Amino acid sequence: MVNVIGLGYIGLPTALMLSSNGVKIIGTDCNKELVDTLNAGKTTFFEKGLDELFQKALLSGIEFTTEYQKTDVYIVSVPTPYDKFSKKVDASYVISAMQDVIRVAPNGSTIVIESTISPGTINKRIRPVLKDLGRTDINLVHAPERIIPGNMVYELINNNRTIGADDKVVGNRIKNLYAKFCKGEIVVTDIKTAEMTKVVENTFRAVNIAFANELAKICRHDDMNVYEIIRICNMHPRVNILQPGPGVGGHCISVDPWFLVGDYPSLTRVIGESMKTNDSMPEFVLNRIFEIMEEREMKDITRVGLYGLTYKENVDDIRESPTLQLLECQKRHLGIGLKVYDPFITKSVADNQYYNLDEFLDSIDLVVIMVKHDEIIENMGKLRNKVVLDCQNICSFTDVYHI
Ligand code: SAJ
Repeated sequence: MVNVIGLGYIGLPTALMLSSNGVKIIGTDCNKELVDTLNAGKTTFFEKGLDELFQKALLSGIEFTTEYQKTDVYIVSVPTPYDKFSKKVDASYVISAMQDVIRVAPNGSTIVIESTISPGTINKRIRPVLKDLGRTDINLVHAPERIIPGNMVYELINNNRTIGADDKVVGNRIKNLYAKFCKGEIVVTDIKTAEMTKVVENTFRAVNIAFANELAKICRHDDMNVYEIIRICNMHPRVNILQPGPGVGGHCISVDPWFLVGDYPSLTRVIGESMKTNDSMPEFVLNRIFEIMEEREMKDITRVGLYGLTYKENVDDIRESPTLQLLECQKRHLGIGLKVYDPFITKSVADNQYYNLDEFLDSIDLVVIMVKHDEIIENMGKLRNKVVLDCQNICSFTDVYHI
């Protein structure tokens, strides 16, 4: 039996996948409301293929509870935010989950941490917790997740994985557990290497997105078409530039690289500047809105609307969303009035929020495409009589504005 601790964006799909592949699973979360929702037969967020997986897991007897279980293997996937001041990883949720698990974990059991942590966190922060409670008989493993929101179920099965363990026997035992559903290669290494690989993967992407964003700024300044330039550059056999955008959100790319900046401040110039570049994009868009309004002699900010609230397309996740960052920036400039709409967000998360595309479009003259949801791609014709600021390069009208 495996007790999965933390039933969020990573823990839930992992628990369902293991259960659907014949492993007895009990999922534990301290949030009673979330556990009640799952026990009522409902998933807690939208993800392609998740509901089907949920049904399979229910048939396989998965259980959800707020209680920690006595068992051989625990998988911990709780959030690891960063401290906004020091930029260091905030491991408090992991530590608190460990303390709860250790109270019930039998001798010789293994705790697998899936949450992203900075290199050395297990040695510096987690092992002392075990030692203080006299539990050096418990094995620690780090198995960082790699699945991308929007394609989680496919990637859970097909991605390669990394397992970090103190010894190969324990590492291979956990590798065999993941191999029940994972068709990718599973590499067993040491814990600190596993910790570092995960943070490095997300840092690689953050730095590359920052490069594209910096190009967008250069091109805007000197009137060049960044998309055309990237398209041509990418025809070179060794160049593969990512896409600029209105900012970087989500709980991974916009967070994990800060762990390295927090831990190695004097050694992370490229990474630190990249993160600042990405963080500057929502304000850059706000400034574009101002420029376009000036050019078009538009005076009324309430006739401007942001399309999309989620951190990227076709998910319902608004963590660190560029649109929310932009609205925050508007507030800091003592402004109000921007309208906002997202087909995936049915709860109120912002002022002046709309819940219907047509009503939203009827109320504005300038639409800012922040997120490339399928909905707006399929309804592009509805923007024909609008001024469009397309931050995602999806609109083919001739007079469209870009970042
Ligand atoms: N973005 C751009 N330009 C691009 C690509 C992305 O601006 O060319 C923006 C997106 O719009 C979004 C943000 O970056 O706001 C991040 O999106 P993403 O799709 O790049 O990544 P995430 O955060 O959804 O998932 C990442 C993945 N990591 C890598 O690709 C290295 C995923 O595999 C990880 O499992 C996940 O982080 C995680 O949980 O760590």
